[in-house]
Amino acid sequence: IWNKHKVQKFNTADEFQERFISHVEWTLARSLYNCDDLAAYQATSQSVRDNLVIDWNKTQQRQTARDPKRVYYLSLEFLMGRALDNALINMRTDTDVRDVGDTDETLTKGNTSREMIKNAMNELGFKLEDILDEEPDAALGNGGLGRLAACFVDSMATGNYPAWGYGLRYQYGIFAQKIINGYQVETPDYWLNFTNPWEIERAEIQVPINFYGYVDRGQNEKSTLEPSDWIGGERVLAVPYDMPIPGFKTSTVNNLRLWSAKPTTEFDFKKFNNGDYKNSVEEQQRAESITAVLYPNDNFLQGKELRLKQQYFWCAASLHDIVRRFKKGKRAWSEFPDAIAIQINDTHPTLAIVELQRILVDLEKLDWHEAWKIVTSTFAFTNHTVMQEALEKWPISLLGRLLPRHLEIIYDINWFFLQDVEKKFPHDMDLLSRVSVIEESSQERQVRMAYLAIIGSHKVNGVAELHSDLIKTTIFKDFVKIYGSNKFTNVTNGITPRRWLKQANPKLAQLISETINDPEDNYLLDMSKLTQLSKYAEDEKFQKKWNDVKQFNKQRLADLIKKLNNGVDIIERDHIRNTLFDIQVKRIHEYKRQQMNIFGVIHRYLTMKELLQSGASIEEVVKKYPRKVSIFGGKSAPGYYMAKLIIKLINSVADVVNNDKEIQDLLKVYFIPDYNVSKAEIITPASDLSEHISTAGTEASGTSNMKFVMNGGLIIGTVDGANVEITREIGEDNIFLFGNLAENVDELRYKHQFHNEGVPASLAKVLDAMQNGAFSPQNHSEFMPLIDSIKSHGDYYLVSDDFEAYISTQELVDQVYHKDKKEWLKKSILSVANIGFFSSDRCIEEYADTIWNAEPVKPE
Ligand code: 26M
Repeated sequence: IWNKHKVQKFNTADEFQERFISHVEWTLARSLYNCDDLAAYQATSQSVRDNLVIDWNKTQQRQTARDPKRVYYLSLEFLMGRALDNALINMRTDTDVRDVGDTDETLTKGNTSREMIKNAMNELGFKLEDILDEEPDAALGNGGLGRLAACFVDSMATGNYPAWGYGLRYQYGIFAQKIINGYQVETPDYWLNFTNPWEIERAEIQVPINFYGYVDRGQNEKSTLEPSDWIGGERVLAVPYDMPIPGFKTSTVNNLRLWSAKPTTEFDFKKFNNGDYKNSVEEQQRAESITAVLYPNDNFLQGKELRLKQQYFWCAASLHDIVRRFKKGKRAWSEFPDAIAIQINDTHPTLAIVELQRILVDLEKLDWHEAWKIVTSTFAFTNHTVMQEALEKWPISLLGRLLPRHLEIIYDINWFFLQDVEKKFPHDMDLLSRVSVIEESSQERQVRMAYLAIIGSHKVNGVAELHSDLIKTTIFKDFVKIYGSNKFTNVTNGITPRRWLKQANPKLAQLISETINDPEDNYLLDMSKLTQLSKYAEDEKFQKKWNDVKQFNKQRLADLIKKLNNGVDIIERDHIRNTLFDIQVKRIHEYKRQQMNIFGVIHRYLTMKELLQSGASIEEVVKKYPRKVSIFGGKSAPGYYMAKLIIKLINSVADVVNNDKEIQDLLKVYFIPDYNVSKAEIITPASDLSEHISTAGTEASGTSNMKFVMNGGLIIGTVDGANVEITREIGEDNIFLFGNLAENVDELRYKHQFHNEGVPASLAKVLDAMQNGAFSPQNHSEFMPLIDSIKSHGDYYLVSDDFEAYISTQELVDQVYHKDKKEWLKKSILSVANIGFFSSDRCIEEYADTIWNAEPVKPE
């Protein structure tokens, strides 16, 4: 009977329309007469989701039947952006996709379901672009780390890996940024306001999670290594919400499982004494607060109790789920690592290591050492930063109160680890205290989560070659000595070309598929096919087409900016073509050096003014400084004073420069408010030049550098993170590198600390203007902290050391762009041709081969 009534996908435009209408009428209880764009978005999403759910179910059944090694990617952040357009590109229908009016002959032209639905929507009276625009971003992440997790789940599904993501379903994602009088103002991100068609609540699954309480080992004082009872003092329930993750050109649909906290309805009276009862009731009511909000810090640790609660809540729920699934297979515990690989995205999920040890020892009664072997063979750890202020440390007092049994387990893990170290390096007390999981030196004893993560994992990886080398020689040096260097490896980051090329830049995608004669878009699965573009790099006809695509995308960005700028154009339409779009969009952080960029803009402005004042004509000025617009975007952590001041400086400079009649249209500055994934999809394809100018050694990888190059933009950058490998792939002629090397940073910082070197004249000119109130006429000292950080506080990010090289490299950029457009286009084409390495598909394959030992499960 089940088979007779089998649910079916829509396969044609006609069937889609039928499905759409039934969702409008039944799911939304509306009629076509009051179906606005929002309702149409929801009905479209519901319809597409129906198709995905069918494949989701099949994928899960297939994976259960074949019982392959499973991969779990634990990340506190998944910066997904919008789902609908991506689903339309990835979705598979059962039969060949058929456009409205398609004949059998036209079918083979490689239509995607997106084209079909676009036309079907048109017939219903809707524009697909408007419908897509109704979707709020799923902004459950801060920046690079969260977006990487989103690219990874896309690539894991595309590669048919039996892989789930585990995260938290925050009610509020990263805050929305408003710019008011030049200042960042944070407002809440109400992304779930109109219900979320992309999530499936599994209300029937409720995992109880305990906090606080005490450990009970009975009367006769057993060892902490033996099974112990943790009597939790507070209990909340974890309820999963599943998001289908469709692969591209495959019917594999994987799962992203996000946990939500809700209060328990039952109380275990025995476990509460009367005095605790009232408190615990209040705590119950606060249960939901655990998954209320994403912490908005990027590369900065804030040691808040609620953050630690989030981490444990999510680790415990995910592990419970993973272990439950494993137990269904009735295999021996020793086979756990053959069945399961768990990747932890930075140290945020490190408690999962401790929790698995607790499950095995306390609940499953395994011997400590047997358990620990299983744990360490299961986990692998990715480090994403060397920034000291981002390395997680939790006070013993907090950990011991919130998770008393886990603290005991951490002590025991550390005890055995230190014994091993002592055996290998006898009597080296310094080494022991340096590598101990417990940091004793600070006034509060702290647990060093990164060390715990290393000790509990079989592999540790960095995210770009330079970064992986750096962690081996700096922050984790002692551990290389202890474990040998094979435990430490590199997997250079990547990005998904479906979202960041096909979806963000349909015009370029089309030009590519035409040019390399790949109407089915197979190059999106095998990016080495892009090398075929090289032979057109100097072909003038092709260069023109290439340039036209860029112009189209620049116009699209100019339209967005106009909309954000109250309908006022920043750049005149006629000038877009010969204006260089120079873009830096990413989280605002001193190490990323947006301040150096805006100082460069100020320098350019002041020099242009000098030229004009000394009687130069506009034509002469243009010769040296051709038209340019400097575009910025990015959020600052709400409590990060210096980053917020940088935003204000950018906006203040924009005010002065954009309103200076003398400068005309030669230089413009614009800060795009509320930079997010869906804006990035408009911004990235529009760059002529983008900036990746972190102090060498500070940016672990960067991923927007890859996105910009994949979209035909050139980059100006320091020798940092993945810029190094991008250079290697695309060739050093095709990138504008400058600045000091990572190996010299320590020495330069030392120099600043002990000798006042002063700043180069070019920078002094900029800082003087700022100090004289050129950009803050009401308050001359407004930007003093930025000036002081360079002149008086040691210039930690080495702006003064790199500034002159930065300025002269920018001048080189201008010359190539304006004097030798053909050369520029050649560089752009060659860059795209050779960017294939940075597909996240390659990256996931490397994780699967070298860390997870996992194989794809291909449909049929
Ligand atoms: C930690 C504690 C409390 C609250 C927040 C955090 C925290 C959140 C995000 C710490 C670090 C976070 O992200 C770090 C990050 O995004 N790193 C970036 O990772 C990218 C992907 O590997 C790299 O490309 C970037 O270079 C790196 O900065």
